[in-house]
This record gives sequence, structure tokens and C-alpha cells, in this order.
Amino acid sequence: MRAYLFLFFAISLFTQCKSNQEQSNQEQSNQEELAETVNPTTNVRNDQKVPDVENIPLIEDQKDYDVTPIVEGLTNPWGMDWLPNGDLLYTEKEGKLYRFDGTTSQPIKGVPEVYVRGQGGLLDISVHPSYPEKPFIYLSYASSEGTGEGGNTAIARAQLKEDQLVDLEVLYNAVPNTKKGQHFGSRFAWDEEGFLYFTIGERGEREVNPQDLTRDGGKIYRIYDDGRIPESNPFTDVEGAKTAAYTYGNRNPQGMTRHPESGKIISHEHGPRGGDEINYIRAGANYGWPVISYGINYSGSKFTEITAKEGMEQPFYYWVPSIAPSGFAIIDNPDYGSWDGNFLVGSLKFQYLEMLYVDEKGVNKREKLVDGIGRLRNVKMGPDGHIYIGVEGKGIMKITRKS
Ligand SMILES: [Ca+2]
Repeated sequence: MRAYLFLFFAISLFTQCKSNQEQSNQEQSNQEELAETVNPTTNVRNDQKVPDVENIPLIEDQKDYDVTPIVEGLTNPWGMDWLPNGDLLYTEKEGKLYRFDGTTSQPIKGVPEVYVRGQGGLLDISVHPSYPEKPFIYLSYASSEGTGEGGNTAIARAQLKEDQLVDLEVLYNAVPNTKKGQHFGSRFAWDEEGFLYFTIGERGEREVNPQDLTRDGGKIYRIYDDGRIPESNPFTDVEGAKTAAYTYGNRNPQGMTRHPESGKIISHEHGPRGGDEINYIRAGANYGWPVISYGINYSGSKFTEITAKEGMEQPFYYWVPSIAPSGFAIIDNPDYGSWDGNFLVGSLKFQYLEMLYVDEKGVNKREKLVDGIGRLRNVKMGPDGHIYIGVEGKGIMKITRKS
């Protein structure tokens, strides 16, 4: 008996002596074990949840905010970002880039030739996070460079000198070209280590591109700021793989951002009829398109019966019916009160800005903002900490909360 007591005491002492670091290592390895085990009934990995979207309320527009026009009279302000001096750079999908200094918009010369077809054109823009030490502007666009008729998504960087892009370098050019006009993806995000992420949709080839690592499209990519492909990317050891790819099984991601608190990269993508989804981006993960989906074909027929499969990610959230999401921001400003930390997603289809209240379990409430304003193409947090939206057929506006 005494020996047992001693043993118990010794084990307790040993357990208590474990440092915090060891405990956190243990938590991490528990998470990793969960990530490797799958519930055999649901096919959902044990560290994931199926979002319970039907029980999440959608609140009508409370109109408890002000909307201020910033740039008016635009056709399709697809991308926007700011220079450190506060000047706003924005794209028009037809192939024009402008710098707005607070009063007037100046056209920027030297924009690469873009393939304007369907959803393709001049798309996102991003200023290097270390600008001007790293004096680069990044553009995503549909390009007809390379072999074959049609176009595909390309990523380039250039320097901006006296309202002209100079020293343009194409960093990535997806192949092959196709005349299909849909699913170019094209959003940018930067992580805390300085890697650049961009998205390329499956270009209307769902059976061919998203699940094949040797083909472009239906993927989220990660590169260095000069276009080099990191050795640490997940598919660098896979024979024939597109090694710039970071995730696969994506459909058409037109929104991506970095979470201001966790630093994680998070994106959303268009589903078919129903099944738009939000996903946290994990190295090497397969987001399932078109094998698993919560949506149906636009014709109404089902293309897949399953919503979960081993080796494929569950979304963090999904929409049925589809809202057609574009642009993604997370509010990071205590001046917004109860809105602080909420997700913002533009809805092209329903013409409002959707605000999602999020806790550790997932989305718990949705709310419409600027309901009926027009096809909401883009949303970003500006350098002044306020919400900026790009609306098709209108322009760029700022949303501030009434105090
Ligand atoms: Ca998915």
C-alpha cells in the first residue's frame, strides 16, 4: 500500500512539474492526433465540425452606420489597396488602374495587357506590406500570354513611379489558356512571415483541375514576394506537382484575408447553387471540390451526394442559398464596438454586405449591411481602420458606425 501511495505521489509530482511549454506541446500533439482520426459514421475528421448553418439567424439591415462615397462613377472596382501616404490604388476590371489622392483619380500607365472575358480582366491589387522598403505593387489579372487560345490567371509585380508601372515582372502564369470566362479566383493575402498567397479558380473545369496537383486552377498558391516557390510548400516532393500550390480542391475563391488576431489565412469561395464556403487555409489541405459539396448544380441536379470524405476539409461556414461572395475583411477596430472582430463578405447576388458574428465555435449570427446597394464586389479595412467597399456600377464607399 505504501509503495502504491509513493508511486501515486511521484506521478502527481512529475505531472505537476511539467512545464507550461510541455503542456502546450501536449495540447498540440492532441490536436494533431485528432486531425488524423476520422469519425467512421460521418467521415468528418475529429478536429472538425459540420457547421450548423440552418440555426444561424440573419438580421435585417439595422442602418446604424454612415456610408460616405469616396470614388464615384465606377464600373467594376475589383481590387483596392493603399500606399503608405494614404493614396488609394484601385482597379477597374476592364483593364484600368487608378491612384486616388483624396480628391481626384489619376490613371496609371504601364498596366499589363489583360484578357477581358466573362469574369476575367484586371482583378486584385496589393501593395507590398513593407512598402516602400520593398517598393512593389502586385496585380492579378486574366492573361492570354503562353500557349493556347484564351487566357488564364497571372500574377505580376511592378514598381510605381510617377503614375507609371515600371519593371513589370510576371511572377506566376497559370496554364493552359482556355476561352472559358469563369473562375479566375485572383485574390491576394499576405501572412505574418511575408509569404504572398493568391487564388486561382478551376476555370470551369471541375472534373479536371481542382483535384489534380499537376494542373493549375482550383487551388490556393503561396510564393515568396519575388515569385520564388518556398521549399517548405506542401507539394514540393510530389512528382509533377504545381509546387506553388498550397491547397487544392478549391472552386473559385474571390475573397481572402489574414485574421488580425490569429494571423491565419482565411478565404471564401463560390459554390455552385448553394455551397459557397469559408475555409481556414491549411498547408496541403484538400477542400473537396467537386467531390464533396453542400451545393447543387445550377440546373437543380445533384453532382455529388456526399458532403464529407476522409482526407477532405469541412468548411468553417457555408451558405445555402449561395450569396455569391466576393471580397473578405475582418473588422479590427474597437471603435466599431460590438462589430469588432466580425467577418465582412460582399454579396454579388443579393447586393449587400454580409457581416458574420464569430466565436470560437463558429458563426453565430449574420447581419445585412447596405442592403440593396448593388453587386458588392470588394470589402477591405482601410489604413484609417474603417470599412471600404467596392460596388459594381457605383464606386468605392466608406462605412463608419454611428456613435
Ligand atoms: Ca469545400
